[in-house]
Amino acid sequence: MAMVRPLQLAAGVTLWREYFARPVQQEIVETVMRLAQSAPFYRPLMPKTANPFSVEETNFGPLGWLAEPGGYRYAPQHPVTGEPWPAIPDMLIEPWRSVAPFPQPPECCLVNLYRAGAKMGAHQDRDEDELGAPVVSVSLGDDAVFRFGGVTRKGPTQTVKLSSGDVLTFGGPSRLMFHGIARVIAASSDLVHGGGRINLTLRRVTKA
Ligand code: MD3
Ligand code: FE
Repeated sequence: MAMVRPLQLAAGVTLWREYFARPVQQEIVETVMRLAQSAPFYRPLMPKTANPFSVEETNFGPLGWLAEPGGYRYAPQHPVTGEPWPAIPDMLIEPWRSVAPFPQPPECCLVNLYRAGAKMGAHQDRDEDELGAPVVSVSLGDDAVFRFGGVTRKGPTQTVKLSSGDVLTFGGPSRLMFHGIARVIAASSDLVHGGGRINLTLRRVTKA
């Protein structure tokens, strides 16, 4: 494992650059793509407008995060196959245990796949009942321009480049901050077959 060099970006926001070395990144991507054969990536629809996301998604774990015209929710089954989500692989539980100071395990690993041109507008993650738990994010593949601000849409923002193997945690005062992916820098990495970026976010959903 890479030497741990955490960087405090803001209160509750901690970045471990290159937490995973390249061979481990490759193993994670292979595992994600293998699990995505039974829980395929699909394009969620925005609540109300039903516009498709530019990002493709799937989930691992007992609960998966869904965006549907009716709203956002966590559900135990894949919306297309009706099957339960695959279990969260141990290699992804490991960073939660190592860097997230939270006693219960994550229940959701949301997988975001950014192919050419995909991005994610500014939003808050607040569909979880357990907001005392941090969110742990793993970036793989192409570099991304990540922007985050405060707990309202107004006010100053910070921009940070997320690269393959980086782990970022959001807890305490940052748990409800606005954040998004302004753009992905195409072909900045060759990790993901077919090009692009994968982001994994580990979440605790229910209160223990
Ligand atoms: C701050 N994903 O899945 S990861 C998301 O790179 C999401 O795909 C982005 O935002 C991505 O919801 C950003 C960083 C991140 C993830 C979850 C957070 C930051 C967060 C939850 C709360 C606060
Ligand atoms: Fe988010």
